[in-house]
Amino acid sequence: MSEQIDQLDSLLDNLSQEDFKQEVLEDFKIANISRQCSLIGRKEVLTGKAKFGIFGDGKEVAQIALSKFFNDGDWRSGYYRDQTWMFALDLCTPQQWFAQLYAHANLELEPHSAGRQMGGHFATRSIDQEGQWKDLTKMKNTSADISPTAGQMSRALGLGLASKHYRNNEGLKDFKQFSDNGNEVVFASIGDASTSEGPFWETMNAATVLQVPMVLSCWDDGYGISVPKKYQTTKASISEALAGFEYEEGKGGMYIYKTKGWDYPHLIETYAKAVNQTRKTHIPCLVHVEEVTQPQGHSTSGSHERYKDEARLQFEKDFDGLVKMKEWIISCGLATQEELEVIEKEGKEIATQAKRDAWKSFSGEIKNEISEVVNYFDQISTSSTNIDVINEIKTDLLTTLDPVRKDVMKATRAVLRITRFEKSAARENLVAWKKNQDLINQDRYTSHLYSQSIHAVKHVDEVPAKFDGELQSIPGYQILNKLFDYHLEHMPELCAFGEDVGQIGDVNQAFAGLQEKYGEYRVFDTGIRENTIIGQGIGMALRGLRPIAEIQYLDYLLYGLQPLSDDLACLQYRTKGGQKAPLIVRTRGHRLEGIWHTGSPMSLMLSSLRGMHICVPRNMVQAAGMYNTLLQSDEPAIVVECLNGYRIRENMPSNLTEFTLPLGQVETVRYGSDITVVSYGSTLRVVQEAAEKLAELDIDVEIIDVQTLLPFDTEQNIVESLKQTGKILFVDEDVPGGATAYMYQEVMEKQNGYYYQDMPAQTLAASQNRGAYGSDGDYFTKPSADDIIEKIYEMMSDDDPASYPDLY
Ligand SMILES: Cc1ncc(C[n+]2csc(CCOP(=O)(O)OP(=O)(O)O)c2C)c(N)n1
Repeated sequence: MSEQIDQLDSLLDNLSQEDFKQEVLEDFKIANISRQCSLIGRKEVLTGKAKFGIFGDGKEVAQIALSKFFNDGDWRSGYYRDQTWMFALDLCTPQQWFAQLYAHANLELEPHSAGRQMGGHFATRSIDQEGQWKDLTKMKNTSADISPTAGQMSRALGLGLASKHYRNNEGLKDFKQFSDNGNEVVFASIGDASTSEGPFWETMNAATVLQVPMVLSCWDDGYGISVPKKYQTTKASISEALAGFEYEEGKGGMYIYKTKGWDYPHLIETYAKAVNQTRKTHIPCLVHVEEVTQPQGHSTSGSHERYKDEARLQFEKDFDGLVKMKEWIISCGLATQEELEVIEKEGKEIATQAKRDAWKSFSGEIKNEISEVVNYFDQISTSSTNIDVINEIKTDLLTTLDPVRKDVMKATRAVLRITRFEKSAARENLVAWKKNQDLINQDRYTSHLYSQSIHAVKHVDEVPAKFDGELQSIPGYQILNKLFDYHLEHMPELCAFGEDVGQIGDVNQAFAGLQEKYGEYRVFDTGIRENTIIGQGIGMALRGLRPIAEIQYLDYLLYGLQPLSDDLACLQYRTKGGQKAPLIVRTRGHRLEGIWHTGSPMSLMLSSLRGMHICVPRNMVQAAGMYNTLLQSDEPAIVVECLNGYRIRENMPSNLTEFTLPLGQVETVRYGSDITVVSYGSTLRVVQEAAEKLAELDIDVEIIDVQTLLPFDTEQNIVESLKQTGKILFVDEDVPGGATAYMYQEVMEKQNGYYYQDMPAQTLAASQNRGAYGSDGDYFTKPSADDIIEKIYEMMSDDDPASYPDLY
C-alpha cells in the first residue's frame, strides 16, 4: 500500500507525507461537498424552488483526479455532469452553483451565465466588460456548455487545434495571452450514451487525423436517461468501438485508456499518464471511465428505479465513488473512519450554507421588488375605486410560495390594467417603476445577443469604396483572392480552411496560391465534415484566432447548422458577454445547378442564427467590403457569396483592402419612381435585368439591395423609398414565406411601411420545391427576369389598368 502511495505521490509533485495526506483529504472533502450539492439540489427542485436539476453525483472521484492535471491555459469543453471538476478547479463555488440552479439573473453571483442557463452549464469569462481578451494563459478556461448531447465535441476540436497552431505557426509567437507555445490541452467530457451522436464520431475522426491535444473523458454510467448502452454503442463499450482509432507508430491515431469511476488511485495514475503524454505530443486520447454510478438517476424529471434492475441498483450503492474512496483512505491509513465522518459532515454543512446564501440573495432581490410594488399598490388603492381587486392581487402576491420576478410583474401589470381609467401620482410612480424594471429585465434576460463591446460590428467605421485612377475590371474570384492575400499577410491570427480550400485554394479559387505563400497553418484543407468545420472554427476563435471556415456550398450548411445555432450564435447571449468567438463562415449559394447547388435557404438561417450576422452580397466587391468590416470586429457572421458570380468581371475598388461596408446598410442600386423592389444576392442581378426591360414598358423601378439580412436596414431607408413610390415588392429565391416574408415584416411592421402603400405589398420567391437541374430547371423554379417583369407589370396594372392592359 505504501508503495502505491509513493507512486501516487510522485505523480503529485512529490509532496511531503503530510501534504499528500492533506491533498487526499481535501479531495474527499470536495467530493462530499459536490455530492451534498447534488442531494440538496434535487430537493430544491422537488420542493419547487428550482425548476430542473441535472447533477454530477457519481462522477465526483474521476473529476477530482482529472482536475489535478488541468493547468492554467487549458480548456474544458464538457457537459452538465462536471460540477465536481469545476469545484475542484475553483471555477465555480457551491454558492454560484446554487445561484444557477435558481436561475439567479445576477452576473456577479452567477458568473457562468447570469441565470440564463440551467444548472450545471459552466463558462469562464474570457473577455472583460469592454469585450477585451483577458490573458487566457493565466486562467483555467471552460468554454460555455450547451445542452445538446455531444454538442461540446466539435468545439473541442477547435480548442485543441488552436494549441497546435500556436505551437507550430511562427507568426503566432507574439500572441502570448492565448498560448504558451501550444502547451494547452483541451479536456472534453461526454456521457457514454452521447457517443452515439454523429458529431462525436466526426470529432474523433478529425481529432485523430489532425492530431490535436484533446483528452476526452467518457463518464460511462451505462445509461442515456433510461436506455442502456447495449442499445447505444457497438459492443456496449466506447473504448472497444474506438479500437481502430488506437495509436500506432507511423500511422497516427489516439491513445485509449480505461479506468474505473470509483478507483481514486488508478484514476490519478491514468490521468497523469494521459494528460502528460497528450500535452507533450499533441496526440489525442480517450479516457474511458467505466463503472461510474448515478446515485440519484438521470435528472429531477424521473427516478432510476423505473429502468434499473435490483442488481444494478445494488451496484450503484456498492461502487459509489465516495464509499470506495473512503474505504481506500482508511485502508491506506491516511485517516480514520471518524476523521472522514467529520469531513462528510463538513461537506454537508458547506453545501447547506451555500444553498442558504444563494437562496437568500436570490429571494432577497425578489422580496425587495415585492415590497416596492406593494407599497405602490397601497398608495394607489387609497384613491382607487378598485381597492378590493388591488388588495386581492396584493394578497396573492404576498402569499405566493417562493415568489419569482414573474409574480411581481404579473401583479404589477394586473394592477395597472384594473386602474387604467384612474389617474394618481401613485399610479404614475408604479408605471415609472415598471418601465425602469422593463429596462433592467431586458438587460437581465435578453441582452448580449450581439456583441456590446467596442469591437462590435456597429462600431466599425465606414470607409467608402473608391474607384480612382484607371479602373481594373477582373473576375470576382480574383478580387477575393487579392483581398484574402492582403489580410493573410497582415493578420497572423487569420486562417482559412474547409473542403478543398488548401491545396487548390477552394473550388472557386479565391484562395488560389495562398497556401503556397502562407503555409499549411494558414490556408488548409479539411475532411468532408461540415459539423466539425464549424466547431473547429468556434474553438479556434474562442482562443484568439480569426478563422474563416468554409462551407463549400450553402446547401450543405445543414450539416453545420447545429453548432452554429446551438453554440456560436448564442455564445455571447448565454455567457452574458463573457465569451466571444468571432468566426466568419464563408459559403456560396443561390442559383447555379440542380437540387443541391442552387439553394437559398435564408429563412433557415434567419430563424436559427440570431446572434450572428447574415451577409448576402450581390457581388464579390460587396463581399470584400463585408469581410473588411467583419475582420475589424469581434462578431461572428456568415457570408453567402453568389455561386454564379465568381467569373463575372467587376471593377475593383482602389482601396479594396481598406473599404468597409457597414452591416445593416442598404444600397439603392437603381433609382425609379413607380415601384420599389427589394432584393439581394444573385436575384438582384435578375431584378436589374428586369428593370431595364420594364423601362421599355414605361415602368420606372427603384431597386434596393439589402446587402445583409441580419442586421436589416438599420437606418430604415426602405420605407423612405416606399414613401416615394407607394408600391413595394420583395423578391428573392428562398421559399415562399421565407426571407421575403421576413423583409416584408421588417418594412411593414418595424418601419411602418403599411401607411405609405398605394396597394398591398407583394412578395415573389422561388417555387417551394428545391431548384431543378439545368437551364430549364432554373427558369421554372427560380424567379426569372420574365417572372419579375410580369409580377411588377401586374402590380402596375392593378393600380392603373388603362395604362397597363392585361398581358394575357
Ligand atoms: C441532441 C440531444 N438529444 C437528446 C437530449 C436529451 N438528453 C439529455 S441527457 C440525455 C442522455 C445522455 O446520456 P449520457 O450521454 O450517457 O450522459 P449522462 O447524462 O448519463 O451523464 C438525453 C437523451 C439532448 N439533451 N440533446
